[in-house]
Amino acid sequence: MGIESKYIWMNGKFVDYEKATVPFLNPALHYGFACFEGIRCYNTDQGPAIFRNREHMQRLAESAHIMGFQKLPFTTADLMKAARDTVAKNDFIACYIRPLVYLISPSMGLNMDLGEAHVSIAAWEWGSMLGEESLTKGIRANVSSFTRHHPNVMMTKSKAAGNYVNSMLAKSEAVRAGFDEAIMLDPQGYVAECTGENLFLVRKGKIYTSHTAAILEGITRDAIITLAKGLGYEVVEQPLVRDQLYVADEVFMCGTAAECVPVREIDRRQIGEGMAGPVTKAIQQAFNEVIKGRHTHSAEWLDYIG
Ligand code: PPE
Repeated sequence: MGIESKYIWMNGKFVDYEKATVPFLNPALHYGFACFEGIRCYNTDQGPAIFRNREHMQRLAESAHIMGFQKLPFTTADLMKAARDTVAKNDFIACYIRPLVYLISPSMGLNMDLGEAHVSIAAWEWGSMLGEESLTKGIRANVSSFTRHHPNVMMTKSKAAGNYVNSMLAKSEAVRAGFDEAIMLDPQGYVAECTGENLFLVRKGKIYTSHTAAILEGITRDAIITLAKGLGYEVVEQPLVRDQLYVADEVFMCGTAAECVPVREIDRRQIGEGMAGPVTKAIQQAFNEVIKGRHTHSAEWLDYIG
């Protein structure tokens, strides 16, 4: 599975994959001035459907608004349709969808108003980001030596491309040290999120997750809170510290690309039984029912292609 597809939707038109290029001189490439989404299309019992398409496209518009883009050339409804069309045009049944808002400018410079926003959408077949085995066996994480963004330095509620320089530093450090993923603390020392996922812990039957102040408010996180409450669990959003992770019964991370992944070890300390725990498994099962189209939330959360 590569990142290739037949077509990329570029600012309103389908372009052959090889021809979907942007000028070398553009502020998105040189300054990271762009924002993106990560969305999944699942193969449900009723055919391919995009999980929470509206919420993702709304967050894309909010990300652009936070960054100060004055105007996007497309509405949320336009972009939802463009995402469905991109899946259909590429004949994908299940795939990952990557919209990007970026500045195209006739000149270089740091004033965003010199350019205008373009939007493009790619899609490719991407299994769970941390590997299919991660979903059952769990992964090993470290607490990063890099700090997650201060909310007045970068815009943490915007899925800004430039925010991911920090993620790439932490992720690459973790992988080079033999871990699968990094957990990042905020500038006050509280647990923020992972490089591309939100984090949950389970202790004595209760589920805890970091409050939303300085994290990306994940759409999977939101779905999991809803599903966990539906299963009868209490979910507490509060500041968490790293040693609470060490003594948790279960830890799991979640995001569109990674999905819902148990964490079996952090900083070389085993978490709980060192495998996916019962609460994580119950949530994974509910999530799987949703994305197959078999859950009471499926109708609300799935946008069918056909
Ligand atoms: N935090 C961060 C920093 C993050 O990047 C993501 C998604 C999340 C939380 C979870 O958000 P959501 O997908 O809405 O549940 N990360 C995207 C990019 C990952 C990548 O490596 O690329 C994703 O999962 O699509």
